[in-house]
Amino acid sequence: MLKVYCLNRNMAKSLFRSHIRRSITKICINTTYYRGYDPIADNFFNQGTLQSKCMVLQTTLFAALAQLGVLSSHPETQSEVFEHILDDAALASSFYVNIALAGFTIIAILLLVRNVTDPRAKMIAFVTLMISAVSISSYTGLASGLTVGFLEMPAGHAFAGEQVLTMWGRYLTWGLSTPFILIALGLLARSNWTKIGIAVSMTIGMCVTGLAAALTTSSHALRWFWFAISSAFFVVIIYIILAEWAREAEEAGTEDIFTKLKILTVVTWFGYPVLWFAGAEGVGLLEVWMTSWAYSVLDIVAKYLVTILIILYVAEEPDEVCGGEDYGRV
Ligand code: RET
Repeated sequence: MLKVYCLNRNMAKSLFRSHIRRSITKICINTTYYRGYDPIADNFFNQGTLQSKCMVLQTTLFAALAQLGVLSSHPETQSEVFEHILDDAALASSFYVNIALAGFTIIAILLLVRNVTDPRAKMIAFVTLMISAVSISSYTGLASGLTVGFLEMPAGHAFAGEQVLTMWGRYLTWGLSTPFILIALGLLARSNWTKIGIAVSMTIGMCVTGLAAALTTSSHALRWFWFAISSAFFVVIIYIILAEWAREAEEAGTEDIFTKLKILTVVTWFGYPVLWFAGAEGVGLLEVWMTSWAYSVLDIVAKYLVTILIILYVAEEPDEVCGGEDYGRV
């Protein structure tokens, strides 16, 4: 219920104004006071009429504020979302930790591969560097409120009718980071560009439809339909890694490193749809900050740990990954 405190004219006016300015959801009229002030009608009313006046005033205020679009209890503008994130230390830290780790990973890559001369080894190193470069951009978008928003969940959802903080930027930027992870894995397995291209297309499909699932507010069923499409793309990726590339890596002699990367990748990648399912986007078992931290931890393994393992292997320039000095020339 909307309550309105009107102790005197100035207080009522300033409450009314601050409500508009800061989107406070409750203004209270304290019924123990003898006189009340109606900021809309701009007049006073006495105790006798207070009760009924309150009802009228509440309804009028509600309608007026709703019309002005200030009755929302959730941050709306980008700066409000930014402040909301800053105020939530658990959520904000899940972003900042990743920005820092991505930065360290880039520095580590540059240091470890500074003496590498083989063009194919250099290419793999560059591809892994892009994973962290995308990650810094992705988390900066989230931390700044640019790629985060509040969405009203449809009927049937655990938070139906509520405004839920959606970190849609994650799904968007996964569409840019996962291709680099897959290119690096495909190159390590010495796969061909057709299969690498298929894997990249599948992951873009998976992330874009995952984004659609998170952004759909018209129908609960449609959210899960998008989830199912995204999962279908995911199955193809898992097949390519576990069946195609695992075999090719064995033929190429890179099975030792590939097996480690394969396990880390497959296990962590399965965590993402599980989190989507359990988090606020799905059945709502986890709070937003928990989901965000869990995604961030998965990212740490799926991106930075995988990158460091790849780089430590590639920096030695083993024959298995090298292409010779003419590699890439037509
Ligand atoms: C979604 C929801 C819809 C169903 C599936 C998903 C899978 C996401 C995956 C994400 C991997 C992200 C990585 C990011 C690194 O930067 C979109 C959560 C299957 C597997 C590794």
